[in-house]
Amino acid sequence: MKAINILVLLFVKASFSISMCSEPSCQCNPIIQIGTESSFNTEKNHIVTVTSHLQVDQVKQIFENVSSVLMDDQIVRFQNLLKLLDLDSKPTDCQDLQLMGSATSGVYKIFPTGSSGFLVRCDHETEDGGWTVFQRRTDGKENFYRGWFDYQVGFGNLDGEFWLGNQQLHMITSQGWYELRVDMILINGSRVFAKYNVLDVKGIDEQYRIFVDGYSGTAGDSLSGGRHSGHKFSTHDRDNDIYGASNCAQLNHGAWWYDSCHTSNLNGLYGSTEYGKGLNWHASTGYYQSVSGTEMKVRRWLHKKQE
Ligand SMILES: *[C@@H]1O[C@H](CO)[C@@H](O)[C@H](O)[C@H]1NC(C)=O
Ligand SMILES: *[C@@H]1O[C@H](CO)[C@@H](O)[C@H](O)[C@H]1NC(C)=O
Ligand SMILES: [Ca+2]
Repeated sequence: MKAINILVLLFVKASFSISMCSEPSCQCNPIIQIGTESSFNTEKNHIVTVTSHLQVDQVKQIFENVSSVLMDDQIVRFQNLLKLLDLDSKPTDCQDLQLMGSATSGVYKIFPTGSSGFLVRCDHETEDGGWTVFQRRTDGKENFYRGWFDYQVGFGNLDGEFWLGNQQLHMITSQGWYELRVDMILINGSRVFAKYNVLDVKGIDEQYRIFVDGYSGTAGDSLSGGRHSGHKFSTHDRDNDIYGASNCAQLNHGAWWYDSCHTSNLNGLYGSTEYGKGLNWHASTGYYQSVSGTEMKVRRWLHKKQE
């Protein structure tokens, strides 16, 4: 069995010494090194020897113990180390893929807890990367006016336009604390975004109900608050909205977490200028204009919240 020695420096001191570093090339006492024992200066350092997978738990415990005094980049490196140690581990989302070294946006396979794996699109460019994309509109070529089953399992082309699938989105976001980012291109070419600190998508037993909160961004908030957060997903063949008179998905040519009916409709009719039917993001477009491009993406929180 292979033994891996992990050197863990004195944590509080390490975080201070890194902040005092002045030379750009200096490695500044990295908090973690992996290698053989002889390659370390052991004098004032704490050494943990990991000889089996079980003892990965020990390293996790150390991480728990010291995470409150670590800085963001150290937390990322520690998470990365845990991934490297856990040889059986598979990426559970695009954040994992990034920790494991993936740097290029594209299509990858992920293995959320309880699934045997599926393909997703990763965005490793926007805001430090690590985003798992679940919706994308670029040119109007894909038909988004589809029924419940198609939205449940997903449709389209991961290199073009697609909906990943409500079940996949639920499986991903059930794994931890996820944030949401919606990137949009307005018809004049300007890019805007809406970001939310919290996203939770419930399972089929709750008809993929969404909870979203904590807006920031440039697009304005057209998703959190009472209009969409807390509501079930509806399609033209499954009316889960709260509008008694009609089916919002049919009225608005879309599929969304409608109430009665919407302030956003990003699965609507591409390019439409008819009231409420287009790719509306009300705070940016009103009800008579579409955005010309969208990407909706999620990312697990790893970093400590900025004070
Ligand atoms: C983590 O902290 C607990 C409680 O202070 C302590 O009992 C345990 O030994 C620590 N674990 C490691 C690996 O340092
Ligand atoms: C595009 O339209 C938005 C909203 O009307 C405006 O704020 C922005 O400045 C425009 N951008 C360009 C490049 O004209
Ligand atoms: Ca209805």
